[in-house]
Amino acid sequence: MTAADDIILYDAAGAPGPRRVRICLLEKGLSFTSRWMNLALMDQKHPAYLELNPMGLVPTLLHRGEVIFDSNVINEYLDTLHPEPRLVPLDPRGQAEMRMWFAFEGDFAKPFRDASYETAGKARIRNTGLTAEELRAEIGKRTNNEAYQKFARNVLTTPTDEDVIADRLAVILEKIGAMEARLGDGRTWLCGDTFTLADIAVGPRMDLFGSIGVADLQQRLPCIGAWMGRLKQRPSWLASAILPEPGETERHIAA
Ligand SMILES: N[C@@H](CCC(=O)N[C@@H](CS)C(=O)NCC(=O)O)C(=O)O
Repeated sequence: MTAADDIILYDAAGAPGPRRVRICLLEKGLSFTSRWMNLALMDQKHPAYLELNPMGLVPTLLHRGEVIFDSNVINEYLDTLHPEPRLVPLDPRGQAEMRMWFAFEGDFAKPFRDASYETAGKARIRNTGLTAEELRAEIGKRTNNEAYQKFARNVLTTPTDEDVIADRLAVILEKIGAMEARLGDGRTWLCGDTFTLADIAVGPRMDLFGSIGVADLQQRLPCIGAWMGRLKQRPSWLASAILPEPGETERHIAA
């Protein structure tokens, strides 16, 4: 067991990327400390954070002074350091298959992000309860980049764009038809009989379909539904399901 202070996770409640890393850490029984980022207020664009992760996204892992970012890269790093239980296939073909699932998720994450900015993203910023001026001041404490101010202002002032959601959903649903077909060959997990980082990469994204208006994904796509059912039986699923608490828009960075 690694001491909690050895592993620091720059984390965010409700976001799929950090959840992937939490699932991997839990599967491996590694303890860690989360530093909660407030994504609505742009903690992730603070210059000090950009020094760790120039993409300005969560998650980032700090392990004994080493900085690792991108959820799937972090998870492969953890698997190499702590191979039990093994979450990366041993054979090159299996490894390629696992990474193709990473690429698959990364690809449809783009239209998903557009749709989710219209729904969950706008709600997240509106739910801060801040006026446009207060929001400007809060974001200004974190970043001087006007682009982020503009983004937040637009979110507060423009209504949800139903066309964007409908268009992106049409693209996403077409893409995940391939995943339904793959699972339809009777495999238990995305790479076959063994649970791998591929399942960890895709599961937290699939769980968010309700937030972009598709509450019945698992009924529409029954093989994906059955796979999600298996994922949800793993203790790491529930333990990693950290959402903002009532009245809390975002967790704040631990001191
Ligand atoms: N490929 C990256 C994607 C990371 C990502 O998009 N993170 C989202 C949360 S899941 C984020 O930080 N969003 C804040 C922003 O866009 O400013 C990974 O898997 O780590």
